[in-house]
Amino acid sequence: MRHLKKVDPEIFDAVLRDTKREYEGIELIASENFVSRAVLDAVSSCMTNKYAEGYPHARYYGGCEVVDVVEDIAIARAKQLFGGEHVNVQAHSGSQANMAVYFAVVKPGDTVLAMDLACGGHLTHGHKKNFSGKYFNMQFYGVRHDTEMLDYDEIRNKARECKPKMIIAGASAYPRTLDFIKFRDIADEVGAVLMVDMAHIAGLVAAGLHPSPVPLAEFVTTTTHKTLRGPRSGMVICKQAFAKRIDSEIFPGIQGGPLMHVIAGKAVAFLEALKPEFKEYQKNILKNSKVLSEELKRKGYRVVSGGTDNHLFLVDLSLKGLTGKEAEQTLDKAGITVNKNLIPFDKNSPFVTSGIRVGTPAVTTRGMMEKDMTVVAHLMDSALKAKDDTAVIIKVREEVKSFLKSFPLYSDIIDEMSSL
Ligand code: DSN
Repeated sequence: MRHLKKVDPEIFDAVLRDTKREYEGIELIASENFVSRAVLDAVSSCMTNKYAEGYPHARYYGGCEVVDVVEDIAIARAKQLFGGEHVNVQAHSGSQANMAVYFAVVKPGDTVLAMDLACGGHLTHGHKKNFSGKYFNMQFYGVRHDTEMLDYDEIRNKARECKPKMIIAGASAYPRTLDFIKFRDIADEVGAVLMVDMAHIAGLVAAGLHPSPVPLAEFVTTTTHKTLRGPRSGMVICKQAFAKRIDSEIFPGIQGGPLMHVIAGKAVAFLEALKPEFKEYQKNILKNSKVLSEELKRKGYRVVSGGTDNHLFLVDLSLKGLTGKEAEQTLDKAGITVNKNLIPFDKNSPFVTSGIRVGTPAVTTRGMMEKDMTVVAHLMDSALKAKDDTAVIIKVREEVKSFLKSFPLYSDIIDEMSSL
């Protein structure tokens, strides 16, 4: 990074500080992860320079012969990983991937049935200020009051009532296994297309640790940077019958030139995900998520739906007299990063919330195992109990730092940058 330091010391300093922040904190944001050095190399490569509007071997620019190879490889690896019929790796993000599917399937004003944001759904599944909520007649299903889990009978009834053109399965904050067979059955009954947004669980699906939606849904969208541990980006997998339509919705529909350096990074991440170690990694994410949620329960925290089947869980802090916002801020001060999150039927606003979302993909990448989750739970609890006691929070922060010394992350980058 010597060029960066010379040309723009302010940005160099910010990059160094944020790399240190990643190293010095316990990262529990369920949608974040740490990419490998190989992925970082690809994403910071000269491929950022290349315009390649179009698709491999049919571009609107010259000089695309090498990026064609990269995009072909990314597509082939994604197909190998997920077994899809057609893959588009150009979506810049999960939001763009979702937008392309909407535009391919539904017209403005058409009805789409998706999971309520307040129960774990995503912005692009119908938030009123998002394109999805603005252009489509969004209808929602939620979770049951008693179990805080999806009720497939309710979803079926809702689908019968509103007769959606498309049903969306998938969530940003749902800790339980999704039953894609049931979603397929409901979609078939009402004649709807099924889109699954598997962004959160893509790594688990790739490793065979969550049922795959790919054989069942017409469209599967994902981000590539969560459990999948690639660069920040998106992807669409679809049935061959929709291949042309989805490609043309991505480009020229909603995007211009693909980000070839990011597609190179995705190709590298897919290669990594095809290795046996990746399956072990995903197994460890699940074990860690279970142990951490159980440990917090033992310390008196209420875990939404009583536990977790996947990489994340929601903690209801109301019994502890804290809001999600207070918990997020307190943990931040102690060097533990989470996000405040609505819990089902939350009485607080999305800016305050009664819960936090906790996920284990990033800490598992750092090498933490089940025994380490006991320490993490202890550190979280110590900080939360000491909300207004700065001295205790500072002490916890020091404990966090010293605990993390056993889990190196980008240490060589920090050393190199610090020595410049
Ligand atoms: N914003 C992401 C998350 O944190 O879950 C979803 O795209």
